[in-house]
Amino acid sequence: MNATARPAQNRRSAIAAEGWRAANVIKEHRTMKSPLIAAGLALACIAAQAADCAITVEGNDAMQFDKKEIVVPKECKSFSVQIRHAGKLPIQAMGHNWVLAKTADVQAVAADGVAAGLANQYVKAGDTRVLAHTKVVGPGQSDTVAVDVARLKAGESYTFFCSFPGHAAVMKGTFKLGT
Ligand SMILES: [Cu+2]
Repeated sequence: MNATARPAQNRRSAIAAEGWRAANVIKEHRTMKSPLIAAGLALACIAAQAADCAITVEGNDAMQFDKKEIVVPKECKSFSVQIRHAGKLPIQAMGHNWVLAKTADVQAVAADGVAAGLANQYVKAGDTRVLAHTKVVGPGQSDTVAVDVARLKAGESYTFFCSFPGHAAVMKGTFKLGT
């Protein structure tokens, strides 16, 4: 009985010693690596700031967007646009959406959108000229759409606008891929 108990005890203490050594090694690694990890995190934060792949655009009761120009960092694969209604007027009277198209297509896209009606978010179904669009939002509402950056060409003139009837003429801004 003693003959079997002793090796087991030895094994246990050997395991304990091994565990203690391992813990020390981990501790050493941690103290060594933490400045590197901190530096890495700081770099990651700078990179994330450099390529901000999301924006919020507000529409108000005075038929205005709070942005006149959006430049998409070319590092972004996808660019997220949130439309938010900052006013109080009902959606039927002052609804807003965010539609993206080539500047040359805006008038035709807007006209077809008006004809499509609110039920279709004022965008013609299957309109391939529309690069991205949100739904129409009313007061307190928001909607988000992702723009596929691979579809954007550097140097091409794009325009974002609201396709609610009568809004496109004033609720619009330039949209371009950064250089
Ligand atoms: Cu609008």
